[in-house]
Amino acid sequence: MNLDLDYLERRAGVTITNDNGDSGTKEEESPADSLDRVKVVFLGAPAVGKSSIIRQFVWSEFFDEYKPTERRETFYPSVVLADRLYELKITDLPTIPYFPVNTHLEWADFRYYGLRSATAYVLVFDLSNQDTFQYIRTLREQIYEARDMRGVPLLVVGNKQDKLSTLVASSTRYRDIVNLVRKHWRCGYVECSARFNCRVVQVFRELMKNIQSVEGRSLSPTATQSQPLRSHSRDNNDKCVLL
Ligand SMILES: Nc1nc2c(ncn2[C@@H]2O[C@H](COP(=O)(O)OP(=O)(O)OP(=O)(O)O)[C@@H](O)[C@H]2O)c(=O)[nH]1
Ligand SMILES: [Mg+2]
Repeated sequence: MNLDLDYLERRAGVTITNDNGDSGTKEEESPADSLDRVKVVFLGAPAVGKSSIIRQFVWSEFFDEYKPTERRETFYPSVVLADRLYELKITDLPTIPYFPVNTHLEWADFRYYGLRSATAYVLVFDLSNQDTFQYIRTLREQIYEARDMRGVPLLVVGNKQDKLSTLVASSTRYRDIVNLVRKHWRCGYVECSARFNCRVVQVFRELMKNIQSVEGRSLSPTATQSQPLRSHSRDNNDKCVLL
């Protein structure tokens, strides 16, 4: 049986909020939640910039101060790629110690709900602290163990490109990482800087291109249909980005 974990999340009466609570960012159940959204989960070691990338993309904001994500946060931007509208549900989480490899683990902790049924994953590491790559390497193995990944795009993002020194960029270790991701994992790879809003849109463009290339196989019919641009908007922060 296919369980609708998002539905359960909502039924549990959980209110998902973002830090910036006074700017209309509170996410409560609304008609828009019943839309079949493209569910994207951002994962990575602490402080690699997951929240910064999402916030830069959704709200065009960036903070130097580090505020660790303490609870699950959800963002609902819309994007248009090749004349198709996609309603995204982006999940940002506090760093998880492991990916729930089975249903039991997924249900054991609220943080894990819905992780195994995401449409796509974005695994982020910090280019200026390449130890953070090890985390996504392990996580990727766990994700592959947890579910059938055929038709499920996985995108690797190297963030903090602004802090990538020429010395590091020419190191064997850096080249090995890029090589591993591109040639062996055969997945998309984008380097960006959330701080300078450099190639952040590219992250989402690459993600949506990957999703588009597998849609029809992995997405439900509702999500794959071209949809008219939404006339309703739950708050002023909802925006639609042309990729
Ligand atoms: N120089 C630089 N700093 C960045 C960049 N992206 C994020 N940061 C900084 O890195 C720190 C961590 O960013 P977050 O977005 O909170 O990282 P996170 O991965 O969400 O962290 P957790 O929620 O704890 O898992 C913050 O101080 C950000 O200002 C970037 O592209 N360049
Ligand atoms: Mg965060």
